[in-house]
Amino acid sequence: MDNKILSLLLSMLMVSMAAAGCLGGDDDDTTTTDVDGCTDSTATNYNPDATVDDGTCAFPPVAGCMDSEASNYDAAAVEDDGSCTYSLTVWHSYALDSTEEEAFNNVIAAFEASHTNYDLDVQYVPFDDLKPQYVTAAQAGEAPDVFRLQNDALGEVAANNVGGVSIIEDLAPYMTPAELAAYGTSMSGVTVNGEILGLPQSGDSLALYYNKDVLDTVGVDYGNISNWTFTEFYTAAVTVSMASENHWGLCFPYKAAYQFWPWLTGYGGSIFDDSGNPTINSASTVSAIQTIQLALYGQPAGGTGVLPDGSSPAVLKAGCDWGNMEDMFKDNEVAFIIQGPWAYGGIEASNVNFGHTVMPLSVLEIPFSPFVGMKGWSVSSGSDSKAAAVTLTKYLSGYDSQVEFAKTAKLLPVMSSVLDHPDVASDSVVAGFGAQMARGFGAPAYAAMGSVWGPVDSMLADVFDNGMAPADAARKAQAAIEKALGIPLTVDDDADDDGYSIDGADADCNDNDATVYPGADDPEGDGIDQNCDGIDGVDVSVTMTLTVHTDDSSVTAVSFKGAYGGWALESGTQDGMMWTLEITTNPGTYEWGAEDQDANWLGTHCEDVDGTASDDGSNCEFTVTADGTITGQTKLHYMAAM
Ligand SMILES: [Ca+2]
Ligand SMILES: [Ca+2]
Ligand SMILES: [Ca+2]
Ligand SMILES: [Ca+2]
Repeated sequence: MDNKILSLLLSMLMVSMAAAGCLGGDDDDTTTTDVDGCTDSTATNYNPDATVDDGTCAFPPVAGCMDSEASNYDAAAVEDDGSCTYSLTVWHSYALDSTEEEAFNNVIAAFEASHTNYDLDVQYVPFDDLKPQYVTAAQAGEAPDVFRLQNDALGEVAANNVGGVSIIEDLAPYMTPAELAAYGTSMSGVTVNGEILGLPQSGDSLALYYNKDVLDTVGVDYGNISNWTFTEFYTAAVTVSMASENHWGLCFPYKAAYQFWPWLTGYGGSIFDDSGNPTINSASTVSAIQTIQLALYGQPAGGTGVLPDGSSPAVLKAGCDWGNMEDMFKDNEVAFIIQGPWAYGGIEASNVNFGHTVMPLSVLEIPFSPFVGMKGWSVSSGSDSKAAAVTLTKYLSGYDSQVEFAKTAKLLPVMSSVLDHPDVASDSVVAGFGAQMARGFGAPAYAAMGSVWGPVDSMLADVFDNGMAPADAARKAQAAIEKALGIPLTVDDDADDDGYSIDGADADCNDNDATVYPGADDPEGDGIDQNCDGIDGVDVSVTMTLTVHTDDSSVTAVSFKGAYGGWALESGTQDGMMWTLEITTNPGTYEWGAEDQDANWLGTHCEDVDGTASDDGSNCEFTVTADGTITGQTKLHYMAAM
């Protein structure tokens, strides 16, 4: 019989005996004393004689996972039994079916084999999407534990915070001196204000890929290509372009800031000084942009002109971008492309006969210095399992991983010890990109880097597509970067004092002419776009929204019609009792109204954009002025009959 039940029966017996005594009328010797103690028979100090539990029960140690960061954490456990498991979400950005993804899968498999208590949820996010998606996810509390990021984005991303805490975990407290030493100087590229925002896993820079079959066909000798001057390079490219109308010497995304970087340095310009201050507006950089404009575009007239609209043979294929240059190279249509090591695997798989080397010296006989970026792994400060996430991060950016990525995907290691690994040291591809990287500009991690690419892209479009003078385009980019960084302006962003800045929304399209600014009078036919809408004269189309609000639930559909559209009926979009219609119209004054599903006119109770209501018995009416300003009645309120 269970001790507990036995004890209970005994207690009842004693009580009944005492009761029997009472019946006997003898009140003096029948007092029963409660016994305090532990009454739980599963406790180690169970007292079978106890009648009242005094809360002293003690139990044998409970074995389980005692790490509160583990996915199977047992709050009751007092003895860790080594059963802790960790569930981590990982975001990578290696292109699907690439050699990079193959190397990554190998590294993940090796980690899982040696860390069987980790459960990894590995997700692919396209490279361009990862940064914004991470920021959004982190602010929503849905960030992955571990994610891959380029080092020049670290400062910018880490500047975001949740509740005052940066969304990237500082790894400094987790690193031993020996671990830091293994990364050498590459750590400076991931360290911002003393915080280690990621561990670098690979470095990369642009290099020159050359198509041997294309060059052989036209008889160009490329034996000494790694020592070519710009003239030798240019001559080879011209030879290819001249030989066939379907072949071009060169294809690369010449209007992308990242691609423009080495050209700028090759012609004496810079985007930053050594302290990280933007230098786009410097005289040397403006001069470099002008020289490149001549060299690439042949504009203004008289330049070398490697683009089709230049005055010389078109050796640079127009319209080259990140997407099409590799295809043209693989199809033997172009002799040279400028691309990073990440593309190597895909090009090699195409069986094109190619080599790769450093870019030639510039016409100034100085090396093109490409932007050297690093990519690596970071930990979310919102991770529930930070220690485990750090363990994974150290593995993904560690020695074995760097060896695997160098061998399989030709990604350049950042640990010098990896370069000494026999399989890596003997790899001509890694060595070739390493030579170009050695000429490169090491990407700093400061927040400024994230503010550079957009304004420099815009600067290239302004110069190459919009006809803006390089000096103005550079001043505009400098102002945009300084504003993004929140540092004092070193340039006058409103040189003509017309009240409109050369950069930003509502920008002045000519900051050297005070009669030109957004909203200025723009007489048509003078060849000048005074109001900055892109055409001489006024671009008259204005897009706006009309609204009908009804109190009458019997209205199930609303259609709009008005003078803006020749009184043609158009269905509104419903949101509860609100219907809206987006219209595009020209400047002018227009009557309008709306009707319900039965073609009943919904009345004359109109409301101005500023909220003023009127019901004067006429249709609603609004006015659009030439500068796009909308005044008057854009809302109609239909009230049910009382
Ligand atoms: Ca201005
Ligand atoms: Ca102006
Ligand atoms: Ca005009
Ligand atoms: Ca205009």
